Amino acid sequence: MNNYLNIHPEVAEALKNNQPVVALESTIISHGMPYPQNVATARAVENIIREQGAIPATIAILDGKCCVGLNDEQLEYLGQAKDVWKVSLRDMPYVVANKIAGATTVAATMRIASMAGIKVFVTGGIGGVHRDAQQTMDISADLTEMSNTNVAIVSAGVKSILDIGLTLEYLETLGVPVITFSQKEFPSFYSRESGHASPLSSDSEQEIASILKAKWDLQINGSVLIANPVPKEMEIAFHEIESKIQQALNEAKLAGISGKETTPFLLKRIAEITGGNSLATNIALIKNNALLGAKVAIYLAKIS
Ligand code: PSU
Ligand code: MN
Repeated sequence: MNNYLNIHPEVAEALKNNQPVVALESTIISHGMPYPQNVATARAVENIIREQGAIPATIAILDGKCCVGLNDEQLEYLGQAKDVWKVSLRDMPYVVANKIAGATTVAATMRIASMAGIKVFVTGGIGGVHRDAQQTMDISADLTEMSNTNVAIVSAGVKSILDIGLTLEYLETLGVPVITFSQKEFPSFYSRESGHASPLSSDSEQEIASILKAKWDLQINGSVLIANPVPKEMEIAFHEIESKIQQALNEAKLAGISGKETTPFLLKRIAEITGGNSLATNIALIKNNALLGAKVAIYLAKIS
């Protein structure tokens, strides 16, 4: 495995000394946001994690290696290049063997973070059960990966491009605890509301860290989803974004979009339809997640 893993020296040193490290994904950079906001956000998020006293490790596949911790030049490349693959779990062997540049999804990022020994991972939104999954069977590999791999995820909940209720059901089936930070309702990325109660909630980063430790000490493998509502002043009302999501979903259907193209298509169209409004919200919530993730990672390192 070491042949395929390239851990940045700073990250390796932190892991060796049991210091808190926070993993970050790269699909969000290459396929989730436009340039140059994507690169600026990636850097800002890394800085927030550092300010809290943890070490950031952005993950991607470059030159046949699973890279854990990227330099400035690599971040810039992932933000600008047009030929970067969106790499989920099934794509990893092909992309590694052929030395293709790959931006990792939640599933692939978790797996690589786990190989490196990182326990906490911050993103914007995870993939899940799509709205018409009864017909398409489109269920993100993010979910199945969450049942296997011992890396906790901080996200702003689940976007309503997905069926939020079915996604929560599926996480229950897979034995993944879902904890919403500071409120009882599960959030839906742009909005603090979703219409779904969160299975668990907590006001304390310390308590969340202790739940992670208990889960893995009990040898219950898999992730914990920590849902962090977008800051109030930056949220887009649930009913307001819903009509726009519906429009994007209709367009995807008409254009015959399917498989791995679905999520990037929807994200891009929603950003266009909302005229950049959603991008500002997206950036704010990721920063907010980085803050929470760093705090959880710091407590977890203390008790581990
Ligand atoms: N949902 C978002 N933003 C994202 C993604 C999902 O709100 O950037 C990205 C993540 O990288 C996630 C991936 O892992 O899309 C899921 O893709 P799919 O649905 O094809 O599994
Ligand atoms: Mn899919």
